Amino acid sequence: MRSRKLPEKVLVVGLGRTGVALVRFLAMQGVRVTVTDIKSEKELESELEKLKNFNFRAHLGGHKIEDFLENDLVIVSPGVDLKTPVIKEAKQKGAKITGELEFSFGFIKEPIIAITGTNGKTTVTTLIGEIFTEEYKDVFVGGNIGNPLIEYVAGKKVAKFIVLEVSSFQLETIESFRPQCSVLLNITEDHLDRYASFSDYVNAKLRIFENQKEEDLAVLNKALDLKVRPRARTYLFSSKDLLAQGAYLERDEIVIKINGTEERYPRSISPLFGVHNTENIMASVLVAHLYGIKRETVEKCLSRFKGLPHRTELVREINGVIFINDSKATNVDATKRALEGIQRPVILIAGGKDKMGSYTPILSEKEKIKAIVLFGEAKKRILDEIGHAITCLLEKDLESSVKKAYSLAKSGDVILFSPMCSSFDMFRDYVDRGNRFKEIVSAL
Ligand code: UMA
Repeated sequence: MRSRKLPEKVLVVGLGRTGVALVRFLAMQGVRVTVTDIKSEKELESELEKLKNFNFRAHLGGHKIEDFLENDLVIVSPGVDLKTPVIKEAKQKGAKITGELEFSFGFIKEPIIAITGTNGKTTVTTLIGEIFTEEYKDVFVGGNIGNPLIEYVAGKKVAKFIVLEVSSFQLETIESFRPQCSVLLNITEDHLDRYASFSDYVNAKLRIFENQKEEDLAVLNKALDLKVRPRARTYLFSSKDLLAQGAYLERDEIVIKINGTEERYPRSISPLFGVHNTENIMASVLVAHLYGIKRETVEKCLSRFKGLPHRTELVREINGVIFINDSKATNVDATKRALEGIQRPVILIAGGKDKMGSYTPILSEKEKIKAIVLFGEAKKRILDEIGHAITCLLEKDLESSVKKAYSLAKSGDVILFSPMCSSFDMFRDYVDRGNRFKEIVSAL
C-alpha cells in the first residue's frame, strides 16, 4: 500500500462504489472515518456488508452539517452534486472538500493516461488498457469505468501505467490531478440535470488538461471546436479530414502519422461497427503509437476486442428480427451514433430518467426509424419533442415496450434498445437495465 500523511478524521460522502473503496482504504490506514449517505441503512445493506470488517461510523438517511465541519477532510463521491445546500454551507464555513480522483492522485507516481468524453470513454479506456497490458503486463485500468483509483492505491501491485476513465463529475473536484496523456473523445449534451448549462459541462471536461505541462501529451478529436488549447503536446484524430500529423481515415484505412512516421491499419481489422467506433479506435491507436507500442501488439488487440456489453451489443435474432442492447446509451448522441451504424429499418426502444437535454438530434436518423416505443419518466417529453416526425408509442415499462416493439417488427428489422436517458427511474444502473432487457428478449 502506498502511503503519505493523512488527516486524522475524514468524512466520506456517498456510500456507493467510491464510498465503499474509500472507507476501506481510510480505515486500513487508521484514519477515523465517518460515512454519510442520504439512503437509509436498509437501502445500503449490501454496501455495509462489504465493510463489516472495517472500523468506521455511518451517519445514514441524510447529511448533517456537523459531520462536514468536525472532520479534517471531506471526500465526496462523483454522483454527489457540489451545489447540494449542505455542501455549499460547509464550504462557506471553511470545510476542506475534495473528490476521490484528486485524493487518490496524491498517492500516485506512475504515468496516467486519462480518457474522457461524452461517449466512448469506457470503450477507449478498455482498448487502451488491453493494448498497454499486452505490451507492459502490469497496468491498472480503472476510474469511472467501475473501479475507482483508490482501489489501486489500496492494493499492493505497482503498475507501469495507469489507464483511467475520468468523468466530468470526477474532474469537478481536481486541483493537482495531472495525467501524462489526456484523451478527449467528444463532447455533446449530457448531464444537464446536474449542470446549469452546456458550457458548464464542457468546462468540467476541459479540466482534464488543466495541470498538464508542455512535456505531456493530449489527444483530441479534431471535430471539437475548443476555445482553449491544451498546454501539452497535442495530437488530433479525425474521421472526416486528412491530417499532416495525428490519426485519420483514408478510404478504408486508419492512418497514424507521428513526426514523419506513418502506419496504416485496415479499418476492417476491428469488429466494432460505426463511425463512432472508428474514432474510438483512432484515439486508442494514436495513444499506443505515441508510447511506441509495437504494431503487432496493436493489431492483435484490435482484432480480438469485440466491444463491451450494453454498447450496441447483439443479443439475439428471432424470425429475422435482430435485437440490440445499447443500454449504455444514456444520452441522445449515443443513440444517434448507434443508429448511424445500422443500415436496416429500426424500431427504437427508449426512455428512462430525463437528463433535460434536447431529444431532437435523433431526427437526423428518422428515415430509418419505423417507430419509437417509449417508457419511463422521460417518455412524455420525448413524445412532445419528436412525436410530430416519428411514430411514438407509449408503454408502461421495459417488458411491455419490448413486446410492443416485437409485435411491430418484420423480418430484416432491428429492435434497438438505446434509451437516450439514464436508468435511475426504474433500475439500479445501466447494467441492471441492459441485463433486464436481455432477460426479456431471451424469454420471448
Ligand atoms: N448520495 C448521497 N448524497 C447525494 C447524492 C448521492 O449520499 O447528494 C449517495 C447515493 O445515495 C449513493 C451514493 O451517493 O448511495 C452513490 O455515489 P455515486 O453516485 O458517486 O456512485 P458510485 O457508486 O460511487 O459510482 C461512481 C460513478 N457514478 C457516478 O458518477 C454517478 C460511477 O460511474 C463510477 O463507475 C464509480 O464511481 C467508480 O469510479 C457511473 C456513471 O454513471 C458508471 N458515471 C457517469 C457517466 O459515465 O456518465 C458520470
